[in-house]
Amino acid sequence: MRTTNIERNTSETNIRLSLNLDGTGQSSVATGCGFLDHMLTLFARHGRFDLDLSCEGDTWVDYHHTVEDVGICLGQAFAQCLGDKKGICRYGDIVLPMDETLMLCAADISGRAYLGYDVDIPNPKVGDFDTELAEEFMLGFVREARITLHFKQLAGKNTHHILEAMFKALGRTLRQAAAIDPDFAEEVPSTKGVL
Ligand SMILES: [Mn+2]
Repeated sequence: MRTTNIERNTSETNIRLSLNLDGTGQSSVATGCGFLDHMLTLFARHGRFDLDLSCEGDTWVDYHHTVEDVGICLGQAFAQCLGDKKGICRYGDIVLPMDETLMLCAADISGRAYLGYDVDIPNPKVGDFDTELAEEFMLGFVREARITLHFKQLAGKNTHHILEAMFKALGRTLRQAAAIDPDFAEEVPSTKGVL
């Protein structure tokens, strides 16, 4: 089982996280931001990752620090779980529909951080969540996980659908990319020999 625990305490957030990449999609998520909890529950379910996450953040300011720091911790956990990346499929992608929304997501567990974010979200808020924070979450995640990640919104009008499609697509794509390919279980999938 590829599992890890993270604890990260700053003056802005206190986060505890446990992740099992080879789980069944069970999660317990309490970040203090209801919309982020909804997104991470979807992410875990569709990735079939087990995720236990609590965050006490300075939400009286806004959700910025909470969302960014949860992204950072999840990225750290993902990298720790992958270890030397031996046997992983490395690449994953999906074009995920949700009603009128169509979201392309592609990932390369490359050892290099890059985020392509071609997403056009119509509303600045969904509930009390600032929708621009989705990009901050993804940036925090890719920097720490050291993966290449692209989102391209092919269609979409409803803000909730667009964000939900992003997080579902992220789960599905990472599940694929992190999965062990039985034919290459003892190999690092790079001609360089290292990822
Ligand atoms: Mn929803």
